[in-house]
Amino acid sequence: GTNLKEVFREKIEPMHKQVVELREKYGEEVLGTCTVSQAYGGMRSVKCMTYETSLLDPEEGIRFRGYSIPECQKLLPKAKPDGAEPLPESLFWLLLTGDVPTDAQVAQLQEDMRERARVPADVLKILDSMPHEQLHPMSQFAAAINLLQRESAMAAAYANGANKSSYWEHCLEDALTLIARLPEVAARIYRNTFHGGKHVPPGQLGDAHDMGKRLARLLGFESPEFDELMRLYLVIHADHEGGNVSAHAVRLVGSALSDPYMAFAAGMNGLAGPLHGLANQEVLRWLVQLRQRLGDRPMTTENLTELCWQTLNEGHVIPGFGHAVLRKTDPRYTAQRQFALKHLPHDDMFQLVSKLYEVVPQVLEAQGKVKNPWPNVDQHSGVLLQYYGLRESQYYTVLFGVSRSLGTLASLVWDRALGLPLERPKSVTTEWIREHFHKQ
Ligand code: NMX
Ligand code: MLT
Repeated sequence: GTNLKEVFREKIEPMHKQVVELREKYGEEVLGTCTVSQAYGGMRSVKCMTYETSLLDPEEGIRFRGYSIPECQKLLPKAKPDGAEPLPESLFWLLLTGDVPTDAQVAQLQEDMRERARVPADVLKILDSMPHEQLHPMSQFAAAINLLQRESAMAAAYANGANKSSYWEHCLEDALTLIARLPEVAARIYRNTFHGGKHVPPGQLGDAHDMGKRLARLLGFESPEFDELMRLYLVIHADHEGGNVSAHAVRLVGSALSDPYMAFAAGMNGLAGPLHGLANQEVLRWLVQLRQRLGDRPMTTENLTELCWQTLNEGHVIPGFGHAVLRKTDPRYTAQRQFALKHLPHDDMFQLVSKLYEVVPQVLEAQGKVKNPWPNVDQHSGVLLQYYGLRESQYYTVLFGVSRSLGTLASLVWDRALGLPLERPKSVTTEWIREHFHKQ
């Protein structure tokens, strides 16, 4: 069939059966352990949760339902007639169902999303009246998601005594509506904050049928190349397994049966941290600062090395490098580099980013602290955006957030379909650790 809900419904029973069988068979096996150092150290590498939509390999990077980014670029449906990047809706279908969708399935999902896409007028009015200059775009974004929450099907169903077995249906309903509305919400924030509140009326979007092009047009960009960038961007930022701050926050808050709007808003507050999604903003700020500090001097390895050390010696991280799990160059960085090599090979800022790819890992290796000196997704995204004229770096994390809805909400629907319980790990005090191990 071409109806996402019906296709998904068919997946639940076999998956549920599989989980029950695996738990019967391996329920008492040890998946991971947690040392005292790991408990103090951000639980790095502790295997303690399941997450179905994607899996991160430290060497190879992310796979969405088993497919690498180049495989997704090859296999997922693209915009007609000549799009080269996957359609974001096709990735959502893949993440939710595990299947590569057909063109007809994607077309029906797009149609469904279009019907849901309009943001209620009074929500737009509140967004328009926010103090745009004082309120970071991510604060506006999280607030907007909470404003949309009043229409939550999950919250209404729970209040009306819905049966637990139906939660996933309400959760899917909310996920689709929220995802469909995020482009208009995100664009509203952009145009309010940086373009004097001059908006592109959604009624004038013409043939902007997919999420990428719709977002591009609402932001105020007209070039087909930027449409393609938005498609790529929305696909590669969508999901990064379950332990990253935003995905984990969505899962955690959702496990209290807070509805998908509440849960996703929590994830966005986490994404707004500079060690997580806000790093894309920080990268552009850092690149601009680097150019200023470089002045008239040439962009040599020696000069850039000196400036990287200056950043480190000032007590700052080099944004866009390092990762809690990855130990090689992020394939999301590579996908963006390939886009740049195809569309903007001569751009000055791209030249700088390319040069830093040679310089920074050496500096970080020499410093000897980082476990991974290689660039991550955020090192590259701002350079592509600024090339097409989206220069307001404080806005960049909102785009990351729009994309992250695709993965975290698909995963949240599965959480409810599998009836996962409240998340509530046990904590101990330092005093407890001292006493406990002292006695042994
Ligand atoms: N520049 C300078 N120092 C770094 C960097 C970096 N890019 N990355 C890690 N370190 C330091 C880190 O602060 C720590 O120092 P200390 O012992 O003094 O606390 C030490 O190296 C060991 O850290 P790791 O174990 O390598 O990294 P961890 O898993 O703790 O953190 C990040 C991962 C991503 C938070 C870290 O690499 C970082 O801060 N990177 C820069 C910010 C960034 O690009 N974040 C975006 C990540 C991707 N995303 O979108 O979320
Ligand atoms: C992400 O995309 O969530 C980041 O790379 C951070 C992570 O995986 O921890």
